[in-house]
Parts: sequence; C-alpha cells; structure tokens
Amino acid sequence: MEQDWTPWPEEVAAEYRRAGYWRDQTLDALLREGARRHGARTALVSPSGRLDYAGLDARVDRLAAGLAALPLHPGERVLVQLPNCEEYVTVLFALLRLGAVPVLVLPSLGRAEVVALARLSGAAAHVVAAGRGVRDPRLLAEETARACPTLRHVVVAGEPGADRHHGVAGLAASAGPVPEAPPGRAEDPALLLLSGGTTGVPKLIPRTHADYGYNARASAEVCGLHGGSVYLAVLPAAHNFTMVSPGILGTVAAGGTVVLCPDPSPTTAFSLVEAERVTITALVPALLPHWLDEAARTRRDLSSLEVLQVGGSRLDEATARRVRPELGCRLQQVFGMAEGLNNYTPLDAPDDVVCTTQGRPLSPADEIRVVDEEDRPVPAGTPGELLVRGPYTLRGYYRAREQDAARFTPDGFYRTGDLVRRTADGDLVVVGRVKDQVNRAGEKVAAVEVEEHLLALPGVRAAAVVGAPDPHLGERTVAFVVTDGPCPPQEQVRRALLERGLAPFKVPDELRGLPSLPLTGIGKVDKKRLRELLADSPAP
Ligand code: OOB
Repeated sequence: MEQDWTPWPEEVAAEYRRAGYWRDQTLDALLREGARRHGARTALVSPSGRLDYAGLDARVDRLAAGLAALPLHPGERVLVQLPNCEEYVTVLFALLRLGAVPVLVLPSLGRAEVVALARLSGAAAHVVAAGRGVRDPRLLAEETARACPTLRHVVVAGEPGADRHHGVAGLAASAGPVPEAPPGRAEDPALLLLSGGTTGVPKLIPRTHADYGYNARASAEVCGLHGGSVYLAVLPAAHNFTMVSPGILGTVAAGGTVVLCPDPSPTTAFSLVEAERVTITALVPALLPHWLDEAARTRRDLSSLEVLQVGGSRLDEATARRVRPELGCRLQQVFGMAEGLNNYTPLDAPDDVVCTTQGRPLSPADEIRVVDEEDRPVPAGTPGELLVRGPYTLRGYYRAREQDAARFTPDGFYRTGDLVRRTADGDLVVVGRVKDQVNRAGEKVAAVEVEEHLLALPGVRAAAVVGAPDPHLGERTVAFVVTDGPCPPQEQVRRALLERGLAPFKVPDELRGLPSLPLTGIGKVDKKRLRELLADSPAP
C-alpha cells in the first residue's frame, strides 16, 4: 500500500536527531515527565476544575484504558471536535498515549467538512461535546457516522455513561491497564491537523511526535515559558497556534499551567487573567480591538500579563502600537502555519520591530527562500513567495500525493502561498498572498471550496469568491455569482449553504450577481478584476 504521508529523507532526519531537534519521545511523554518532576504543580484549569500534573497524568491513563476498551487501536484516526474544555486536553493526551491519531477538528466546522475529514482520514471514532454548539453535536456525529463507513464510535464528552446504542459512548474512564506504547513511534504521525487549504476538499497535515514536540519545546523557549508561566487558551484549542506556538503543549513542556478560556470574549478572558494570574495568551488580530476597548473600561487587574501574542492574520501597525501602553504587556507577533514554520518577534526586540514585522523563524534549522514566479530567489527587501523546509515543516500532506506536486518543490520546500519581504535583519513582513484563500479573522476559507458549494445550488452557473478588506474581520468573503434569472437573496443562499453542511464562518458575507465573470487572457476567472470591482463599489 502506498504510504499515507511523506517522511523527511533519512539523512535529513538523522541530522535533526543528531542536532537534538528530534527526540525519541512521544508527545504524551511531556505530560508523563511533568507528573514525575512536579506532580503537585497545577497543570490544567478549566470550567470543570483544576488538575495538577499527577492528577492529569492519572486521568489520562484511565481515559486511555477506557478508549482502548471501546475498542480503539494504535494507529487508528479519531476526530476530536471539542471546545476549550478539560476533556479536550485529557482526550488528546489519552489518544496520544494509546497511539491513536487525533484529527483536530474545529468545533465550528459543519457536516460537509467533518464528513470529508472522516473519509479522508478513515476515522474510527468521532469525539464530540454534549450540548454545545449551534446544532446538536451528537446529531452531527451520528450523521457523520452514517456517511462514513469506517466510523465505529461516536464518543460524547461531558456525558458520562451515555447510552451505548447507535455506537454512542460516554467518555468512560476505565481502571484497566494502559496499553504500553510500542517503541520507536516518535517519528510516526502523532496527529493530523487541518490545513487552511486552497482546494475544494480539506487537506490534513501529518505532524510527528518528534517534529511537533520540537515545535512545542522550541516555541516555549523563545516565548520565555517556565514552570511559573500561566498560558490562557483563548482561541480554539484545536488551532495550531493554541496547540504548539507555544500553546498547550509548549506550556506542558515547560511545566507551566494551562488555563482554558471557554469563550473568546474579553470579559471571560479578563476574569481568568485576574483569577489565575495569567502570564501569556494568544489572540488573532480581529479580537485585539475588543480587548483594548474592554481594558479601557474594566477594573480587572491585568498586571500579571507579560506577553500578548497576536497572529493568524496581518496585524496593522497602529493597533500593534496600542498594546504596550493600553494593556501594560509586551506584544509578540506570531506568523505561523499548521503546516509547520513558526515566526516570532523576539521578546527583547525594539517596539519598531515588534510592531512592523511578523517575526523570524523559530529554528536555526528552518530554511527559508523568498522567490519570484520562476522560483528564483529575490533580492532582500523585495517581496516574493515564502518557501520553507525544516525540522517541523511537513514534506507532504496526508493521503494527497497528487496535490503535493503543486505545494512542494522537488527538493522538499513547502510553498506557503504567502508573499513576504525580508528585512536586512532577517525579519519577515507578510505583504500579501498568492494562494486562493480568504483570511477571515484568522480563519482560513479556501475560495474553491465555497465556490463548489455555490455551484451546486440550483440556478448558479458560475461563482467566484474573493476576500475584501473589512474593518472588523480583516477580510470578509464576497461571492460573485452568475445565475439563471435574477440573483437570489443573500439570506436564501446562506440558508442553502448551511443546509449543505458548510461551516457558518465559510458562508459568504456578501453576495453579488454579475451577468458573467471577468476572465484573464488564458480564460481563468480574473480575481484581480473582481477585487477592483469591489474597491470601485464597496459594500453599502
Ligand atoms: C496560523 O495557522 P493557519 O494554518 O491557520 O494559517 C496559516 C496562514 C499563513 O500561511 C498566513 O497566510 C496566515 O495564516 N498568517 C498570517 C499570520 N499568521 C498566519 N498572516 C499575516 N500575519 C500573521 N502574523 O494562522 C497560525 C499557526 C501557528 C501560529 C500562529 C498562526
């Protein structure tokens, strides 16, 4: 059988091992080690309560045994679609301990995407939360199971002892023995992350224990984490930023405390910052103005906060400059991607660097190229597409050999699709994008995916989706459609897309009818022209 993923070439892997980037250690060992070294220290704070390292480790052991008894086997993929709750962390570590492969699914994804991910990964189980979200997550999971024959179990977190019919199981914690992890697994995929994507079908990113562990440890180091650090997870836990930059895993690697914020509102977050003496947290730029406004209004004591990380989409300089005076903490810009590469502004960099660049690569082993359309390196200071290769950047997507050819160079560089310029000091500035994607408040929307859903609606003859500048979202999605007869009302299209199972955040913010789509010289839809149309006639 063809391999599901592309490993690093053996001589490269040997070098990463030799240099100490890669360790022969699975990700759950980070927790095991924490339990051994400082078992009584608080590891996790969530609405369900507090767990110290020893307590969390013991809970993960019991849960791993429970999941194994379902049965779930090492190597099997499991969709984990949970909000920022205690079970997210315990289930994640339990699956890793078991050797099962979590597929991290954002809670906001709809049926269409979840089914596609279940099929692509051949998932054996889907873990959802009880009574959360817009629709009943159990219903969603049961629909997924019907559409995907490999799915044997729907596991509902937050509902102990749920009825077992229809393959629905509660999250049983069994006292049985924990299956021993087979050795030498460190360089196998530990988990699968969702790619922001540029294609009609979602793509999955295989991340190995060794590469992800390095990403976590090295990030913890550049972000200055230590045993006294308290990290507040505000963004969805399943996002790479929250997982490993330095996020939950980086904090566990440093022996710090993870606090889970159940919603991203500044009111909730500020109470937790005050109560738990949070030292570091991470936001997308779209959330930052709300935090600044709330800080001006509130009496909450934010003095514990040392570092505010902002990333996921472009942060404008004016807002960046408000962070230190108005929140009283340092700003750190983070330009990362689930595919691997993380860039951080150094914590001791001057304000000008912190407020005007998106940082520099995390690892001395990150190989960066900035190239023109012919893949030729551009001179420093000239914008070009960013290509990257390194000890924690994938070499190929999961089960996507054909699509890989377009996204990787023959010598293994990942084409990020981001246009960057490199300053004389080696800092990167993101200036644009060549990939066909909308970055909506940090959430990535592949234009093609939405276009395909639009084209499936009756009467839609052509569709093109582009991003338009938006003061609140950074970018909003605009769909241009060519229809038989008059353009249907936006609300009707919105409902039809939701009905098809598309995630609400991917439904176009604006719909515009056109008699035909403008085409380029070679007959492709001219998206540049569409953006110009938008600039000429902005939304009312
Ligand atoms: C993070 O990961 P993804 O996979 O959701 O999205 C990656 C893409 C990048 O290729 C770039 O287009 C954009 O998001 N991006 C930024 C940015 N950070 C990410 N664009 C401009 N400025 C930034 N600071 O978004 C992600 C993963 C780990 C850490 C942080 C963000």
